[in-house]
Amino acid sequence: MFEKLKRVFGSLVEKVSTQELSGAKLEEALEEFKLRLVENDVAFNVAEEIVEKVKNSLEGVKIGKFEDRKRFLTGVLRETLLKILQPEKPVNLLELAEAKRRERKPLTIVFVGINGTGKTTTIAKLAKFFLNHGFSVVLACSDTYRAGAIEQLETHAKRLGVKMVKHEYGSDPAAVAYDAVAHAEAKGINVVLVDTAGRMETNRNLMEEMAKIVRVSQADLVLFVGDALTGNDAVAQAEEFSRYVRLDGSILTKADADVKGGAAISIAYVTGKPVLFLGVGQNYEDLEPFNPEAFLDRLLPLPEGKG
Ligand SMILES: Nc1nc2c(ncn2[C@@H]2O[C@H](COP(=O)(O)OP(=O)(O)O)[C@@H](O)[C@H]2O)c(=O)[nH]1
Ligand SMILES: [Mg+2]
Repeated sequence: MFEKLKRVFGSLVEKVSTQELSGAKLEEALEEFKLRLVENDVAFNVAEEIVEKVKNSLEGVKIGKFEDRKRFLTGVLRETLLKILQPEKPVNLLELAEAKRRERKPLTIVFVGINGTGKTTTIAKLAKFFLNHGFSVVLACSDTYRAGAIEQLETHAKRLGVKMVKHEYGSDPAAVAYDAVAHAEAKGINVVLVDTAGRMETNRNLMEEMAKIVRVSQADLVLFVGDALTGNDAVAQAEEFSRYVRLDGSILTKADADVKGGAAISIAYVTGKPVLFLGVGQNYEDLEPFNPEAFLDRLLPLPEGKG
């Protein structure tokens, strides 16, 4: 997924290190680098920030050996990206579920995003994930809007052997979420996963309805689900959704397709919250925890040798 982005970073590091760029030449290389980042779905202001950090870090620094220069610049880039990707302490779903279980309360997670990004599929994957780790799960079908939504989630619920709480089409989605939480509390179920209808971030009523679902269910977490293939659109959606609800993190789906990868960085940046998982296919197992350190190891490997 991140090969293109890796080349963008790699070529800057090479260029600046081998040619010992400074002054106008450095400016030029950084401008070029910024453009390449933007082409790879890194939002413009994020790209600017990265470039600023690099520029500042190189100011007045004289580093002799090529390998040392390379290591230095790689380190600066990694540090800058890590700050963006890991804005605060990491969100660990299993630890949160465990903490709630000790309180004898369910962990309630609401999933939001526009149509077709993969919310329902991701919920099924996460249900499997929690079941695999010994937590019981109930699904709430708070998509009472789109034809077939209830049947789609129900198929997953049956396959996974978990209960799904549903109401009629057209009913209040917040009430469904509320009932699912009440059910979980009554039956001692550990995790409530709330599926919601896709909504355009431009539709104010639907955005307010989403806020109501979050409020009424007293959600512990609200996760934004974005389609990595849509790149900068997903970033703009995340930003807009976060105006209506507190987002606690994001999941980036369809990362198995040939996506550019910058969206992960940009979504973390605009929401100020981590990307928790990547969706990498249509099967239940196709969900990878997103680990910023491991991501950076792949994206910006430190040069061999001691540093
Ligand atoms: N390749 C791939 N397809 C996915 C992934 N996640 C979801 N999909 C597909 O995207 C489509 C829309 O998914 P759905 O869960 O219905 O989206 P929703 O409208 O947000 O609930 C379906 O065809 C899914 O199989 C993923 O990580 N990779
Ligand atoms: Mg859906």
